[in-house]
Amino acid sequence: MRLIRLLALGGIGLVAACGKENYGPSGSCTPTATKVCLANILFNPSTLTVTKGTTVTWQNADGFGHTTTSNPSNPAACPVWDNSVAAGATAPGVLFNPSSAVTCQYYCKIHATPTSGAMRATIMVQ
Ligand SMILES: [Cu+2]
Repeated sequence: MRLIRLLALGGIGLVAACGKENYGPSGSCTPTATKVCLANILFNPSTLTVTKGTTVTWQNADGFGHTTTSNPSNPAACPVWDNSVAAGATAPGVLFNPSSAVTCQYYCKIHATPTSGAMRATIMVQ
């Protein structure tokens, strides 16, 4: 009975994956305290709060590329980064180690700009 249910769920997943070829298996990424998921052309979570000294990574669950790029208007205490994230890949980690609490914004250069578009997000460093 349990095996049949598993097979049925697997079949549904397969059909969904094939029917959304532009999106890929976006359900396959689960955010953590230090990892942001890129799925359905959004960052999830859109605001991640971390403690000073944390390295944040980004995992792309979409079937196409994104970038994770620091906003050029960020306070000087924010790191500066610009990383491409291929479909299914994980971007290099970015260390957030400011001398005091700071809020750093970032975006995807392909699907947004620093000031507009849905694919923008925030790292709050406490
Ligand atoms: Cu993007």
